Amino acid sequence: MPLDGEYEPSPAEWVRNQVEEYESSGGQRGNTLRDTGLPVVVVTTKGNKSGKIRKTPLMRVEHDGEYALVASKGGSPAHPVWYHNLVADPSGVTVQDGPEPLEVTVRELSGEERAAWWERAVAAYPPYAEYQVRTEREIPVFLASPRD
Ligand code: F42
Repeated sequence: MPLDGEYEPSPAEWVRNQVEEYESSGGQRGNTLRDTGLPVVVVTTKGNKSGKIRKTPLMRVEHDGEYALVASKGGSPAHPVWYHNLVADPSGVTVQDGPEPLEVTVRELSGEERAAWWERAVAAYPPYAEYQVRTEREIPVFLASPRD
């Protein structure tokens, strides 16, 4: 069952518009990053401070029914704040890749597992590699696995 609570749209207009288009069309529209043609998914978390529902489009990095969630934020010096929501409640997350959101559990990856998913992520969205060069922080990669 999707997360319950009061939805607080992103302060970034392009982001909240993408979420609106994606959700209102069941993933038929608003499902790529601008005109790149590269697919996105919509991740829903619960604000770890506000308790509000937050929706975050991310590039779609899928393999065998699992997804990598890459906290790149364009290579900015700090993690995107949704990172803290995932850390605070790893099982209070959904990933929408199509008509319906999927309940998932997330865990932050490290070592060889992270390396394998990072390779998939860069293959799906090459700018991730540039973002990592742009920042000192290691860009976090979470694995989102469907809950039974
Ligand atoms: N961002 C990525 O990091 N990786 C991607 O692959 C990616 C792809 C992508 C594709 C399409 C698109 O439209 C956007 C895409 N983005 C991608 C951008 C992504 O959707 C986010 O906008 C971006 O990562 C920044 O996330 P953010 O959570 O830092 O956003 C800020 C601006 C935000 O929403 N802040 C809110 C606010 O009111 O200022 C608060 C959000 C929040 O979760 N607050 C928590 C709460 O309790 O409510 C507290 C969080 C805390 O602990 O501080």
